[in-house]
Amino acid sequence: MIKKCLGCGVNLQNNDKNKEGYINSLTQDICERCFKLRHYSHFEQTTFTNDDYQKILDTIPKDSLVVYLVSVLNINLEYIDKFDNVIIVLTKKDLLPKSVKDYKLINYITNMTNHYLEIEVISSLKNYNLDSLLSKIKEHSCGKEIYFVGMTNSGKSTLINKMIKNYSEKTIEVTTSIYPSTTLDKIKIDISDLKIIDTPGLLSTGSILNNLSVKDIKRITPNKEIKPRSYQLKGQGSLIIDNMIRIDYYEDNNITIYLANNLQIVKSSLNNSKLKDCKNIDFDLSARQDIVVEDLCFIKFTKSCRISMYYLYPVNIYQRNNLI
Ligand SMILES: Nc1nc2c(ncn2[C@@H]2O[C@H](COP(=O)(O)OP(=O)(O)OP(=O)(O)O)[C@@H](O)[C@H]2O)c(=O)[nH]1
Ligand SMILES: [Mg+2]
Repeated sequence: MIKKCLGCGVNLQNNDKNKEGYINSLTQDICERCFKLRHYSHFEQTTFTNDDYQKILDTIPKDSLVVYLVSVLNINLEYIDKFDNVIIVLTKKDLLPKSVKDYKLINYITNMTNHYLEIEVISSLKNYNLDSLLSKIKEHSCGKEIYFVGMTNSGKSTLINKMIKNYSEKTIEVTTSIYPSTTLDKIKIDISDLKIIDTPGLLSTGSILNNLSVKDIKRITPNKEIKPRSYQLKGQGSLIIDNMIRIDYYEDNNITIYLANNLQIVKSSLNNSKLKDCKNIDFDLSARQDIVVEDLCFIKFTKSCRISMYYLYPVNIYQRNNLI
C-alpha cells in the first residue's frame, strides 16, 4: 500500500533521494523535505508545477463544500466559480492595521462576487474568529468532505493545524511554511466529525515570489502587523521601493503604502536614474484606487492621477478600488 507523507501529502518512497517523498525508511511518517522544513527551516524547491497541482484540484467534486482561503494581502478569487458551495475565508487579518474593520473587508468581497455561502475574516495566528468559522463549516458540511482550497501561502495548512489543536484530541500537524508550494498533494484529516482535506495551492504566474531567492522571500513577506507608510506627495518625483519598484508621480497626492515593515522606501527626484532602464507600465488611476504589486505591496492613492511604474522583475501590477 502507498504511504503518504503526513506533512505534505506526497507519496513516500525510499528509492530516489532527488524525488519528492524521499525518506530513509518507510516506517517514518514525514518525508525528508518536510523534516528539513520543520526542524531546520530549510526549504527545498519541488519539481512539481502548477499543472500538477491543477490536476489535483480538478479531482475535487464540484458539489463538495469548499473553504476557499484568500489572504487579505493577495485577494484572488479566480477559481471560486469552479465550485458550487463555497465559504470564503479572508486570512491573515492580523497583518492589517487593527483599525481596519471586518465588515469593510467583507463588503469589498461582496462587491467582487456573490458566489459564496458565507464569508469569514480570520487570523489563524491570533485564533481570531475560528469558532465562528467552525460553526459555519458545520452548518454547511452535512457529512460531506470539506476541501480547503486557495492560492499557495493563503494559510490553508496553518488553519487546519489550528483547528486540529482547538477542536480535536490529535497531536498531528501538517507542514506549513513561508515559502510557496509547501503542501504537495491532498491530505485527509478528520477533525471532530468533519472530514477535512488540505490541498496544494497554485502559485500565481504574476507573483513576485517567482523571481526571488528563499532569503528574499522571507525578507519581503510581512510577518507582523503592517505599519502603513503615508506620503503627502507634492509636485512630481519618484518613490523607490526596496530597489525593486519605482513609482514616478506627476502631481500632488496623498498615498499610503502597505508592505513588510523592514523594507525601505526612498523618495527621490524624477532625474534619478534608478530602475529607469527596467520595464515599465503606466496607470491612469481614478480617485480612491490602489495599485497592487502582487505579493510585495499595495499602495492606496487618494486622488485620481497618472503614474509610471518601473519594475526590476516580471511581476503582475494592477489597479483596483481602495481595499481600506
Ligand atoms: N500573520 C499570519 N500569517 C499566517 C496566518 N496563517 C498563515 N500564515 C503564514 O502564511 C504562510 C503560509 O502558510 P501555509 O499554511 O503554509 O499556507 P498554505 O496555503 O497551506 O500554502 P501551500 O501549502 O503552499 O498551498 C506561513 O508562513 C504561515 O505562518 C495568519 O493568520 N496570520
Ligand atoms: Mg499547505
